[in-house]
Amino acid sequence: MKSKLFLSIISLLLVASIIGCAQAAPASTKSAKLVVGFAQIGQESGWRDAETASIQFYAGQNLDTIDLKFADAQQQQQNQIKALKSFIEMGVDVIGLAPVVETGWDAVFAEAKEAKIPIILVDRMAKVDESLYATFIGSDFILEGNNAAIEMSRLIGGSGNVVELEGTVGASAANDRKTGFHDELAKNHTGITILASQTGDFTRAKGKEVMESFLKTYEGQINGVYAHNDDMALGAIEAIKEAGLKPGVDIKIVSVDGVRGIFEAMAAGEANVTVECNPLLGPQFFDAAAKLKAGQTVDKWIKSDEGVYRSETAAADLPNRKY
Ligand code: GZL
Repeated sequence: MKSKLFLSIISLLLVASIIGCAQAAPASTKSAKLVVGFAQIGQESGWRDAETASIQFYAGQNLDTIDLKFADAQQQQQNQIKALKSFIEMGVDVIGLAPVVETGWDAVFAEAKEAKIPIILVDRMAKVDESLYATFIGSDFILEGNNAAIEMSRLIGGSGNVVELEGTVGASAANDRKTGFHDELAKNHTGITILASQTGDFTRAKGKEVMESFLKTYEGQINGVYAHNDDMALGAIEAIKEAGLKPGVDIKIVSVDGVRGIFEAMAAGEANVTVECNPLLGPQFFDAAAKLKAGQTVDKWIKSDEGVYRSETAAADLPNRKY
């Protein structure tokens, strides 16, 4: 009799312990995912597409630990602000934003701060108090402009006329690439005149359109084109060819980004220099987001290391390019 009682007590204890573990299981296996809201500018350039791919690929490779909410704003600031408000509503852990323009962010950034959601600025700056964002992951656009001016001066022998295709009006990348280029010329290359500067909105189509008008207005006077991104330079190359001139020879081409298309143009002798600007920011972005979620601080500016690439090595460089 005793043995039966003993066995039934043991089996009851065994069942209770299994139920106990099962109840404990959900808590111990619940994975606290990193929930990130990213408000992307749009799809205006090959560079932008490469950045989006880098972010989405990284999240896709880490589905067990990352939940990415991705919004494409079609280059409209109000769409980015709407996306940020919805991320705040959702209570995401971290917000990522590539601000299409520098200004107009104070109110929604203050809402995110109120909600204790850190903001990571990616590839473009916002003109707000430093306390309203956690970090900026991106390039030194002024240095990019400086390097473009040095390369342009080398290409046209320190004197001549250039035209400038500017990026999106109000974008930090456009403002600072302009400042860097103009300052370097004014300081060290006074023989070079900028005949005209006009926005091509970082797109190939607009870059071509503006270059067509420059070629008409300044026929025979243009020695070089400085484009704030490669996509506008590729548009300008089309316009120069349609005008019966040789891009890269009759008119030197200097731009920024380092996308595959410009390496192909340089290898074909139709462009001369690209100043690299790294779009593959996914890993750095999610690394910073995870640190912020864990309550760690990150550097206020996580800078990309970049190079300057010239036509002489473009064919050899092409196979190694990652975007
Ligand atoms: C630079 C980025 C710029 C690229 C363009 O960080 O903001 O925006 O240079 C893109 O190609 O449109």
